[in-house]
Amino acid sequence: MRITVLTLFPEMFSPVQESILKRAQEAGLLEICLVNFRDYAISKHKNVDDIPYGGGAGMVLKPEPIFAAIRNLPQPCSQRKIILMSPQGQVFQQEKARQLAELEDLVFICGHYEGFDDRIRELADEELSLGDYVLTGGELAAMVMIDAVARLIPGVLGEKASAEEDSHNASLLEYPQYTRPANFEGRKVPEVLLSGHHALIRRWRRKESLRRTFLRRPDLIEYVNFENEDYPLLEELGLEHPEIAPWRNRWEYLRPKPKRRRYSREKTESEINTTN
Ligand code: 4G0
Repeated sequence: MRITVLTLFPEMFSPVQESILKRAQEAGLLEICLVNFRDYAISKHKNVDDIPYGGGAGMVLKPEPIFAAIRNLPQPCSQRKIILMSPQGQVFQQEKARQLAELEDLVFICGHYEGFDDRIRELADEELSLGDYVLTGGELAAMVMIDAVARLIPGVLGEKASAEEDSHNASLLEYPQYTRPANFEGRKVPEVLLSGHHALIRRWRRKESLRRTFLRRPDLIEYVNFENEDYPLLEELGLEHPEIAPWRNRWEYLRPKPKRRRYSREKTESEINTTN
């Protein structure tokens, strides 16, 4: 994957040139190209911003340098997506990271100042936001998205780690994990994890994931796909945490109803007499 960033501060991007993303670039799985769009400023003072028409405080990014920088990019490798970093964009979530990780060519435009000339928006395929807060520039938001996308490229993380995030546990919080010692200053690792009983360990982990999600992120519960084996766990959690009672309606609604038995006709002599 090639990631191009249009920014006035390319030196800010050292965090994505280290560690795992450094190895990914050395392995040829990822290439990060930094373009300073000040290089495309036309005035002799290389201005990239100007005062807003209609008045008001602050400066606004001019369209010409960013249009010129985009027009001067090399031919897209294949499906290219241009993304504008902005607090007015759609909020970036894991699903968007998965979509972007499928592409070969991504471009991030990082704005600064109080925003950009609105005509810059037509360059972008998507406008994305990290969340509902304002930063001094789009660079930190772009770096977060680059990291979230790059780790999903096959080969960037270890082989084993790629199995994570399976559909089974999607939209549930992680269960608690422990390592040695089994007893740290009197704080003991849950007995079941030492038991070697894999079915019981799976059940315990699923229950703790459900517990954490209900208690810490109840907003995620609506996206959880409950499985048949979850219902006994949910009943236990309901007793252990009365505060999750309001969600009982939802899981009871989703719970598969036991099949009503049909009255069966009497068996005939011959059916009774046949073995099997
Ligand atoms: C465009 C993104 C860019 C407009 C960028 C600010 C937060 C995010 C910028 C503005 C950013 C985010 C209107 C203030 C640069 N801040 N949440 N700052 N305005 O993703």
